Amino acid sequence: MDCTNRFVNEFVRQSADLLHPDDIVWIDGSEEQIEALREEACATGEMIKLNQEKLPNCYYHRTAINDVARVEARTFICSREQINAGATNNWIDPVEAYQMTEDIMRGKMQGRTMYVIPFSMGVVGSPFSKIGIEITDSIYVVLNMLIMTRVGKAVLEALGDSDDFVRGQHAKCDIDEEKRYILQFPEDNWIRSCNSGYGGNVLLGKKCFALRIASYQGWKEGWMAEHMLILGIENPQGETKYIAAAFPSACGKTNLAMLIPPEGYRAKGYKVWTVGDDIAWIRLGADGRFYAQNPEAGFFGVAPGTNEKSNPNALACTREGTIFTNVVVTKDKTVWWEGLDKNPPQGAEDWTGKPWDPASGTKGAHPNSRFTAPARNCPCISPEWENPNGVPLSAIIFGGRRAKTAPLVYQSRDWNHGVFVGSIMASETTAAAAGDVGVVRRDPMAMLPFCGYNMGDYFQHWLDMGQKTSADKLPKIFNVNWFRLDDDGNFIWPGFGDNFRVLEWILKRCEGMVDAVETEIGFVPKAEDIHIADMDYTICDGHKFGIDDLRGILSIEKEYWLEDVSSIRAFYDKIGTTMPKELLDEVDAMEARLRAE
Ligand code: GTP
Ligand code: SPV
Ligand code: MN
Repeated sequence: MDCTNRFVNEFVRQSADLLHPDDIVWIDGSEEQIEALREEACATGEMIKLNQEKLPNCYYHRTAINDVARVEARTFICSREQINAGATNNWIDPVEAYQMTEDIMRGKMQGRTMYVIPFSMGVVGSPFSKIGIEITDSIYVVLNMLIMTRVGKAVLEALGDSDDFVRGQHAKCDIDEEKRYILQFPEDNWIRSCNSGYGGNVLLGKKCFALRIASYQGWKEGWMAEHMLILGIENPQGETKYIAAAFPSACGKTNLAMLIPPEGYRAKGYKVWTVGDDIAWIRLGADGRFYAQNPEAGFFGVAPGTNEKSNPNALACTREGTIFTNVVVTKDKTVWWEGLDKNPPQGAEDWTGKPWDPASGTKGAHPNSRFTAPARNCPCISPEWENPNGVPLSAIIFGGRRAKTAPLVYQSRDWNHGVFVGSIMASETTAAAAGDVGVVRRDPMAMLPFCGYNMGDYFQHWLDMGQKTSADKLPKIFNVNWFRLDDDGNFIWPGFGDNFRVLEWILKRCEGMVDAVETEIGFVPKAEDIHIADMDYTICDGHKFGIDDLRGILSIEKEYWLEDVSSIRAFYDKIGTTMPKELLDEVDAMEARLRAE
């Protein structure tokens, strides 16, 4: 493939000078090249070809055992001044960071091929899209990027002779945890990743670019890059309203994005359309509304728990042209994971490649095992998902995994209070990142691991965005929690498709069609206004979900919230001098409301 862009050519030459590959291959996006790469990866054992009758064009990959999730402790924002990375990000001085990783990466592609991937985040050629060039020595990365982004010749054509692209360098090196670094240089549009071969660490278009670098670009250019799904809800009259929702990793974005409404709603003609499942780029439109665009072209979804009942649409996405990572491989080369069905396969191999006995009590699939599936496979993909202008947002939802404290749903009082609600998000940690699971931590806007600049400046940017248009055009801001537990650890709310009942209330609020109860923390539904009459959910033996359970998960427990106030203050203190006064005032106001009789 011919490239005439001298900046790209210079970047490729620089990369080769550092990495010393035997060979350089440009990824053009053609079917022939993809097929050749698959064959090569299968020949070397990097990938396994799955049963082509049952899973056409599907492949399997195992990562190293020490390399199964994003590594937040080894992820750095290398801004020139430490204050610009802020207290919530790891920081290394960029000069030092470049030097250190050059020493680690030098010569590491000797005897290997260096692939050059020109990719576009967003529809190729749209004024709202952004281009990147990823260098990698992993065919697995190339094949994933081909699904997750738009890759090839057309991207270089769209770039023309411009220097405006993100430079990403990835080398597997020795998959040495001690030398693993995921570095973002926001001021240079540069990413460097070494010693990993896993997902968010190495598919540089995703978290590194479309969130960390793009959030910084959005701050400078007046738009927002957010860890959000985007969905459309079509009502029986055929009108579609759009919602974006930010939940932390492994807290339900893919599931909500592909939700199937309960039977009663479907019969009336309601339908949910998926625009995106992980990342939203949000801009102010000419009409003064906020428009959201999905910069990705595929889904890198959590496999465990995905089944015919919880998320049939996600399952359908994975039946063709999909790459599976770290799931169970069966004797006849199909795939399995915990929560797929109740029939774990005999004679299969687990995610580590060892023979696996389901009776052994060990898990066959890694809890963060994933599928990489093309968005076009999705039965409910929105007709608007490639609209270069994005879709207009009626509501923004924040949410986390909270066993207690956060109610099923509440609405913020106004935009600034909504920014406050997003900034105090907290959630129990999951397997999507290395480290302890189930620990509550503050994860503002689900962006704690993904914000490419100072968190206080990020909050200020949210407040400023709210000033760009009139209040009636701004999306309304809500918070949800699908994960309230009873004393025995059962989920009180059924979740999944039944979450539609909450979305219905949210849209009604946006249209001013339903009242709410004003509480210390915001507006909470009257229990009668969440439609549960046709719901059939058993929380535990013989206990069917009813209106009292709903009242329970809608109630505000002041003592928990007062505890939260002190933890919010501690978090804001940690962020330090960049904390906007508006948000400090919001904590004071909430505390005053909670302490009032
Ligand atoms: P990332 O891809 O890591 O950003 O994750 P995500 O936010 O897309 O999460 P995903 O939809 O893949 O869900 C993660 C886990 O949460 C899965 O095990 C789901 O089964 C579970 N889950 C999703 N929605 C619900 C829900 O409404 N209720 C309950 N109880 N569990 C849910
Ligand atoms: C997440 O962890 O939020 C993911 C998976 O979406 S990864 O791409 O590995 O970051
Ligand atoms: Mn994610």
